[in-house]
Amino acid sequence: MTYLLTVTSGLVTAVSLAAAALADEATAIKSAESAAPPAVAAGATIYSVDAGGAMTTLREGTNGFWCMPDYPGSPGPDPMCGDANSMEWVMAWLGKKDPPKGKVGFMFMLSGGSDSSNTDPYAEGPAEGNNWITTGPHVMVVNAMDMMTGYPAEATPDTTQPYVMWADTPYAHLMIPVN
Ligand SMILES: [Cu+2]
Repeated sequence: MTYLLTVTSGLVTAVSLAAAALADEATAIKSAESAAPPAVAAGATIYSVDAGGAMTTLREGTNGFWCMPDYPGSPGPDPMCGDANSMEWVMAWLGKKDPPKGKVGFMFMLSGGSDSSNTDPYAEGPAEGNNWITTGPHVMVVNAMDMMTGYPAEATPDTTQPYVMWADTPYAHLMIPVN
């Protein structure tokens, strides 16, 4: 009887753990999808990234776009979606490599963005001379260096107007508010 009880409660634990994982997954997918227009998000591949940077596919897509949920380590929401070229750009940034030549990418961040720095692609938080930067709903053009000329690029730009993030690095990109 004790044995059966143990098995049963073990099973209940396993089932509730699985349910919790499914709920987490549903929350992550919903967060990821909130970054793009619904018609784009519905067909996108959904990835989640753990604290160590490892990527898991939560759902295979059909339209060539991808989305990732909010990163909980930053103070504000920052889920994102993008096209295939922008994924190559993201992988180059994470791997500290040069983005592939000629592959201009497009991204959506329609739930807004929360970045640890406008000048340092690898800042982990605010520091002396460096601030968090919060942007409302926006889209981004990445890996298009020739396009950046003439846009503001300082550490504290007006984020209600187009500006350059991470200027003078291989990861400079145009941030374009849409609200
Ligand atoms: Cu952004």
